[in-house]
Amino acid sequence: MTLAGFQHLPGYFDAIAQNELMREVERILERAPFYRPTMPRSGKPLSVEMANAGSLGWVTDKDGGYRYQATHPVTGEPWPPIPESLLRLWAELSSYPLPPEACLINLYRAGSKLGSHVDADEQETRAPVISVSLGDDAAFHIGGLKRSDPKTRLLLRSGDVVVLGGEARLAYHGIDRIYSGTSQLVPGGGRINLTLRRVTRADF
Ligand code: MD3
Ligand code: FE
Repeated sequence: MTLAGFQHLPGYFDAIAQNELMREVERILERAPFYRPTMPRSGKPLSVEMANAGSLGWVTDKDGGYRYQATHPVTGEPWPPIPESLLRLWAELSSYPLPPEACLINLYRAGSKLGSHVDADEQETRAPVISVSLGDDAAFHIGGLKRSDPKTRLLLRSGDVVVLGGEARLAYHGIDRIYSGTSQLVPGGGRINLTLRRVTRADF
């Protein structure tokens, strides 16, 4: 694949580390439960449920649209902190001098998808996005800067890490399908994806 700044690290987390991460995620979800995001204006629900950790979380709903905010849209509480293990992952792989501000947690149950989109709500595009996959296998695609650019498809499996920096940072991408029952890691079944992000532009 010829997209600069795209790195796929299959099996970065072994089975034990995946279990530890899953426990960290469950601890976050006790304080910041999954909610059902909706599209700006139409109010159409996404098929993915979401939660966040960090000083800022990515949210969307009918009235407010896509945005980052410090509080849970349903409970009004601040998001829990990003686990140390994920801060270490960012320090190791990001080549960026400051810590992530957001850890978006996406939950895909059987049949969930995420249509092709660009992550463009962050001011700091010099920082990469780092993704961790947990649970069921997923069919992922990444294209180029234009929606019509050719797409590369690959399977993301539990424990895989993807780093999206440089040119790949603003590429179209999405999740086409979940292979239900390929993992027992996520309670109730499905796939969880964690994305670490720097949101605000730093002064250097
Ligand atoms: C490529 N998540 O949360 S992770 C998202 O599996 C998102 O839940 C997908 O797209 C998921 O926005 C894909 C891999 C990923 C994450 C961020 C990217 C790929 C990316 C940002 C830019 C380009
Ligand atoms: Fe995305």
